[in-house]
Amino acid sequence: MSTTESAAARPLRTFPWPEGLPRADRCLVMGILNVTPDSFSDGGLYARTRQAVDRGLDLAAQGADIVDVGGESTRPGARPVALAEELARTVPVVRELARAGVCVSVDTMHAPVARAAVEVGACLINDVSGGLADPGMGPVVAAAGVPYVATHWRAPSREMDRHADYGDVVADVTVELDARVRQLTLQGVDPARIVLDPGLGFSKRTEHDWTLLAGLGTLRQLGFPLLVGASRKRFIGAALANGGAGDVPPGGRDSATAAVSALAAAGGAFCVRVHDVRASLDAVRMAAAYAASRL
Ligand code: PMM
Repeated sequence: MSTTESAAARPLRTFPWPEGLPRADRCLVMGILNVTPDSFSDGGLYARTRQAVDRGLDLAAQGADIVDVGGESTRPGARPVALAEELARTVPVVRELARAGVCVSVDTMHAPVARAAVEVGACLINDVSGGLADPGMGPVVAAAGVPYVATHWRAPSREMDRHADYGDVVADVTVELDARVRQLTLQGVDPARIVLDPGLGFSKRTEHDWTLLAGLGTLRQLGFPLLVGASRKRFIGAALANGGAGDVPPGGRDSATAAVSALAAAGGAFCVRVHDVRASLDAVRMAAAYAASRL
């Protein structure tokens, strides 16, 4: 990873680089490490701490700028896990990876998990509820002093598909994210540490996901770095099926995910969150070269 910023990043950058995150002259790549038995595409694989740590080290070796450790599945319909269970799944993995020098984020909606993860070295809190699921999150983020990803979210996983009504999805998500920023800032969160995320798949139908991906330029006008989590999601499977009956299962969506990573990076994303790091790293490098040659 380069530590200098070239012209490639400049035209798409309208925000200060969040302190504490790796710097690069391209979109960052966050590798997904779900320490859960029920995540929609890789559940159960890394359920044991040792396996999870090894997988995290592997993601870092493949070039992940950040490794995102999650202990609760957020797939549609998923049931919440007990706090003690989420802590037991995530904290030892975060600790080991941070000790090994990896920039680790913790994917959690729960303030106590975020706090515990930061205490053992997490460099980023990734909250798919943008602070809505746990009113304690804002104060914890403010005190932790690490960057925070606030994702567009409307409802818990088990009911999120019932809340997918929008007038203009890009405008609505922009307004709702802006409201999150205001609330978090009132709670003491430093705006320079906030990263926003349109929340692809969270209370969104496939057409909403595509419209948001194409509308990143509008979301960027909020002035915050944008993270895009498209990896293996339903809208990718649906586009691969091209209107046909047969959906492509999550494991067969990695090449298409890399294509979406290139599109997101070319649209100005600051970071993409993916299962297959190598392919998306190549993809965001292509986007950076493309952006540079357009100057
Ligand atoms: N999606 C999932 C989990 N965490 N975090 C962010 N910031 N953005 C996302 O879109 C997002 C996320 C669900 O996908 P997974 O089950 O593959 O982790």
